Amino acid sequence: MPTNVTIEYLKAEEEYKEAKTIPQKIRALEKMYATVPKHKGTEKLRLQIKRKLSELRKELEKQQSQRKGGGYSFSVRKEGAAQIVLVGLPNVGKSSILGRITNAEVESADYPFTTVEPIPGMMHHKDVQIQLVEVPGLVEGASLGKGMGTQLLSVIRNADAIAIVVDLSQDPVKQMEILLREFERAGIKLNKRRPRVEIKRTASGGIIINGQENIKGEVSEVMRMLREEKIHSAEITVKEEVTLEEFADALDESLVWKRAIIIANKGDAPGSRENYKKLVKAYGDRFKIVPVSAGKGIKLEELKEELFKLADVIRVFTKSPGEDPAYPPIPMRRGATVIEVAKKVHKDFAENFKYARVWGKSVKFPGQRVGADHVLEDGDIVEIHAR
Ligand SMILES: Nc1nc2c(ncn2[C@@H]2O[C@H](COP(=O)(O)OP(=O)(O)OP(=O)(O)O)[C@@H](O)[C@H]2O)c(=O)[nH]1
Ligand SMILES: [Mg+2]
Repeated sequence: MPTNVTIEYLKAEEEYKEAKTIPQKIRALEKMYATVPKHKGTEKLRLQIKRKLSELRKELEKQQSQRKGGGYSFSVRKEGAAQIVLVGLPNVGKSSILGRITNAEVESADYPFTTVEPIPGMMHHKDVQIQLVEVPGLVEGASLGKGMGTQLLSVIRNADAIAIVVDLSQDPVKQMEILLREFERAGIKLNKRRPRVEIKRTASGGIIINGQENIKGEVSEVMRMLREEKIHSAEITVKEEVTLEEFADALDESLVWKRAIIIANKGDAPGSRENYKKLVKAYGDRFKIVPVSAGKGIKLEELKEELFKLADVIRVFTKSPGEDPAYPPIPMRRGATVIEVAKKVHKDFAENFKYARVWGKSVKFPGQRVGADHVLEDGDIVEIHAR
């Protein structure tokens, strides 16, 4: 027991001891985490609480998926170059947005829970199809099983990126707080990337840590975490500076890391200007915020462009020697290589690949000869030469 915890912490701890269900335990542990003073002396305690929370989250997920017997599921098959989910509290205008910028037939109405299952729609922008999926309104406690919450969050965990919708006629900061708590509980990390810690399990030889100087904390603590994860033999490479908490996150395979933006809807409503300012002040550093009015059809082209950026796809044009580039372009994930494009065009192309010529941003001069692993950029033209 650390000496310097607060009364609130002790109360939360008491609550935790008395908790019967997993959701009760999670709420109590969250309170404990929130009330531990944040300093070096409580680092271990905070790590322990986080670890316990992560364990409970996995247990809850398992329980929920068993309860549903694998029968009714909300999953939405991915189509197009990327799948982006639209998520927000009920009645914020998700369906109105979907109806405006995709081909989806939507129902929107002035009461909560109009949409009761995920609705997909295709957005066409810059010759690329991007799938948007409206997720039924999330509520406080969704991650703990309320209102089909666990199924909804699993749709979100599966998507390529997240567009959070808030309603500017209401306090947007409160909305964000509720949503971010649900994401946190569901193990969804926004606009961060997994810390660069590489773990290669080995059959024997114990724990080897490369780049140990990058760990900002006691190595004994790291060893304890590894033991708890039942990692007894592994080569671990710490490729950037990490705190112990970040190290724990890197180990936690139940976490997912997603890019996200905020769509601030109902920009036409009374009080929306002040609410928008408040939102930017609180979250402008962490999220790109796009103000729109789906109701009045304002700033929707800007929104499409931001969703396109969020999808993080590049357009690659292919051509045959002596001919013009083929239309439409092939959408690829950012970071895609020449050989990945070749595979999409034809498997023979990939198997018999010799080299490619590339025009565009990824090369120094037009028609440059490149190898299979050359990384392409948006708008590049590729001419594949195969045997
Ligand atoms: N003033 C204003 N009202 C809007 C705007 N967009 C949507 N609304 C209204 O907000 C209400 C809810 O819209 P929906 O599109 O059904 O919202 P939703 O988020 O899909 O709601 P659920 O599916 O029930 O969670 C409707 O009455 C819409 O007409 C907007 O830009 N401005
Ligand atoms: Mg809806």
